[in-house]
Amino acid sequence: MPVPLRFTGEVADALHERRPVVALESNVITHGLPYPDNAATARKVEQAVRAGGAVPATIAVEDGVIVVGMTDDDIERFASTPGIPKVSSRDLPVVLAQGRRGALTVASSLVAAELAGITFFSSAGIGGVHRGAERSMDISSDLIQFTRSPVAVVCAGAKKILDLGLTLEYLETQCVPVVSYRSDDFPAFYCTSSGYRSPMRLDDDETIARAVENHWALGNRSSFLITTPVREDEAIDADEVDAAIAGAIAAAERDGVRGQAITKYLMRAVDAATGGRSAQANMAVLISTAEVGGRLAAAHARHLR
Ligand code: PSU
Ligand code: MN
Repeated sequence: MPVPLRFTGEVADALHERRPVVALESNVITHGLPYPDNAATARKVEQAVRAGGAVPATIAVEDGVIVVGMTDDDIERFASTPGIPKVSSRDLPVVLAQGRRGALTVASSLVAAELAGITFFSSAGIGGVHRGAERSMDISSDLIQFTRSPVAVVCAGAKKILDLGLTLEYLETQCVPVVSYRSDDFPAFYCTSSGYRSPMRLDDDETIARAVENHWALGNRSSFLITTPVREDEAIDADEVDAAIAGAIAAAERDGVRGQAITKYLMRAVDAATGGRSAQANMAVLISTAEVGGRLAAAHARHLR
């Protein structure tokens, strides 16, 4: 029995005509940023994908149906409704069966993108291996999903609250390519560098598109990560945010926050500790990453013609 999918006319037409489409997650709208910044940013992210030359498809679940593409009204409603649950890959079958609504993470968006026939996805900060994972065993399902979904993921690295060294090790172990676009370093979400060099660097859109195609032609059924750093003038200094992150992690331990809730908790605590500076940079990097996603999806689509 197929899973119910509903496309907007624009996305359906683009896919049918093999024009470039970039899938976008909805959890960042409901859990990543507060209203109304979340709605405004989601609209700007969609515009950025268009500026890059592709059609945006924000993905969510409504009434037990996976929606591929959201109108501005849909986004506004999603952004302003409190309590929409975070739905990762393992939650998806249940939410669909219940006929409920849900905001999809990177992981579940990749599941939906593959079903929909979308090969590019963009978000600013992927999930990864959490700091202290050797005790908590908290590794984001995003990483496991990368090993299962043949989708090119354009991002600004993983969220800075994570252990980025272990995150890179995990991706290497699982044979997930990590290529940095026009940069030597693996970025850290709202900081231009994580302090780790990227395993590979490519500067040319056509070569990246070819490398992604080769990954799948070689028989891999996994994701291909392409990182692009936040713009220098929109970035925050690692020093400025490191103390805030340490404080947020200590507060989470004190408050006993773990599991599914910790990512949002830490992000909000860092935003508060930086007086909103990290939230500003978060919005900027979502937008700039989406434009690169649009451009690379367009390069890939040119090869299909
Ligand atoms: N980016 C943000 N805030 C977030 C997320 C991303 O600025 O809350 C979400 C993404 O949806 C990502 C998820 O897939 O966090 C990972 O959560 P976890 O670490 O629980 O797997
Ligand atoms: Mn987790």
